[in-house]
This record gives sequence, C-alpha cells and structure tokens, in this order.
Amino acid sequence: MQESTTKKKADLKVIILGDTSVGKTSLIQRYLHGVFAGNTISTIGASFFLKQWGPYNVAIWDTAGEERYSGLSSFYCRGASAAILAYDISQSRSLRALRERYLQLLDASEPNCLVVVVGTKKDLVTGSFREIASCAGESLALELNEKKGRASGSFNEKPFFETSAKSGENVQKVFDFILNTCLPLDNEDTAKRSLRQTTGIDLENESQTQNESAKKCC
Ligand SMILES: Nc1nc2c(ncn2[C@@H]2O[C@H](COP(=O)(O)OP(=O)(O)OP(=O)(O)O)[C@@H](O)[C@H]2O)c(=O)[nH]1
Ligand SMILES: [Mg+2]
Repeated sequence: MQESTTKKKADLKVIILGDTSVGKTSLIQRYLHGVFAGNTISTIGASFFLKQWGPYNVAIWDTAGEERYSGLSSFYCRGASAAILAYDISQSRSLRALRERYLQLLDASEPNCLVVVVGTKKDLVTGSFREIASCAGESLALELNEKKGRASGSFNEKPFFETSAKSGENVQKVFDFILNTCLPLDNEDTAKRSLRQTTGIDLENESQTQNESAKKCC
C-alpha cells in the first residue's frame, strides 16, 4: 500500500475517536509509517491521511480528543463508514469518556458504520496496571455494532482489539479488519498484496519492468 497526498476521491472514510492522549495519533502513525515517536503533539482539529488499499482509496481521519474540539469531531464523522473508538486500557476514565462524549458523535456517521473498539497502550498493562478488562471493550463493540445494524454473528472476528502503538501489537490487525470488512479485495488482489508484504515483490511493477526491458531489447 502506498500513502498519497494527492487529492483523490475516497472509497472509504475511516474515523478515529477517543479521549485526548489515548494514543489515536500514535496508532495511525504506527500503521502508516511503522514507527512510534513517543513524543506526539496533541492533535488540533483533525488530520487526514489517504491510503491505497488494492484499487481503493481510503481516507483516515485522526480527530482531536480534547473536549473543546468535540463539535468539530461530529462534523468529521459525516460520511464515515468505519469508526475506531479508542480508549486507554490503563485509564478507566478513558472508557467512561468514550461513553459520555464520543458515542453520540457516531450519529453523524453512515447508518451501518462499522464500529471497531480499540484498547490502546497494551504494553503498559502487566497484570496490576490494567484498569479495564477486555470484556468491557468487547461488549461495547458488540453493543455499538448492533445499534448500527450489524449483528454480532455477522463478524468473522470480533470488532475489538487491544493494541500497542509502542510495540506494534495488533495495530495492523485493526486496519486489516476494517478494510477486509468494508472493502474486501478479490483473491487476485489479496494474493498480490500478501506476496508484496512477505517478499517485497510487486507483481504489477515486475511485469511493468519486464515489459520495459523487453522494449529495450527490441
Ligand atoms: N506506552 C505507550 N504509550 C503510548 C502508546 N500510544 C500512545 N502513547 C503515548 O500517549 C501519549 C498520547 O499519544 P497521542 O497519540 O498523541 O494521543 P491522541 O489520542 O492522539 O491525543 P489527542 O491528539 O490529544 O487527542 C504520547 O505520549 C504517546 O507517546 C502506546 O501504545 N504505548
Ligand atoms: Mg492526536
């Protein structure tokens, strides 16, 4: 997949919501760039990223968690077909904040918006530090998807993940789950993508290169 900054119409809009400092920007940066900076600046308003998924353009909107921006976040939710609701596993107030301030923003998203609940900073929870049990996040995910008309039986996998932007654990899985659910690729696209990820060989570029060298030959 390649990141693009050019203006293209998105086939899918994904939004991430959650309290300030839960690690929304870090999660996206880990997914997009495979890094954890550890010194992020609190997001102002929102940031936008465009990613290529097979033939599709995916817009990812990173919103600001600070309370003063909640009106803006509702605006950014419009047209979203997938929403990541993030809370920090080591801070119980971040899950309360989700219920109190962020769930209502989903009203502005698409009627059957896929909701993925993500517990962040998994690297910080070693037994006693865990303030939020996995089952709390999992049941929230099922409850919100039911509200959006997605029965729990319709998922191959639960729309709930515990991640660490620091170690990278489960970050790719969150986005793969969203993209595979909302924009399933046909088998050929999937095979090419997995070959590119595991071996670095891009069949499309390969055949282009071969054509070009064939042209030079003649
Ligand atoms: N240990 C650990 N720290 C994390 C993780 N993710 C984020 N952080 C830290 O948490 C702090 C806040 O991260 P951000 O990604 O800026 O949080 P945010 O949710 O985007 O915050 P706002 O933009 O204010 O809404 C930073 O100091 C990050 O380094 C993680 O997975 N593990
Ligand atoms: Mg941020």
